[in-house]
Amino acid sequence: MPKRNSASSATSPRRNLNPDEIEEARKLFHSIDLDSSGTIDLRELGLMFEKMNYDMTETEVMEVMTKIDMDEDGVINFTEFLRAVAMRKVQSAFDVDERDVVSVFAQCGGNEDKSGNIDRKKVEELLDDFGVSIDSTMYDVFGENMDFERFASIFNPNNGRTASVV
Ligand SMILES: [Ca+2]
Repeated sequence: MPKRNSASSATSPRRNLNPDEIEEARKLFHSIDLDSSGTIDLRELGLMFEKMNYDMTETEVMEVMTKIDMDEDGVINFTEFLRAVAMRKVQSAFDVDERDVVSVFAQCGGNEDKSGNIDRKKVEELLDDFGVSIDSTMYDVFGENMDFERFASIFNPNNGRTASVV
């Protein structure tokens, strides 16, 4: 995907956030973007974790980067950042405990034995119940056919520290 096009999808994640949340995200983004380049690079992301006293290895920071960096240009732009913030909102709506992940996975169309994939339609219904509106951009994050491993990684408390920051 060409880098320039990433800005055109900027409206999508915004729909999931109210103006206050977007403003808050913007401030946070600028505080992480130390050189005011408009993007967050790996170094800035690492410094952010350092500042928040998270003991992250370089590999872990890189994993976070990979998760948020949807267009794979190696940096986090504001659209990607907003998407991550919107994602966190969905996570907190679920308020998922690690042992609940399997049951949520099953509710989303997977199987209790962790086989199968989540069903986009079921996720949509479930989120509706929670009063969370989610647009097609969010499904890019969820993935059309997400298996348990990927699904759990979103809700895994070990990755939760990522979510609690962005
Ligand atoms: Ca990027």
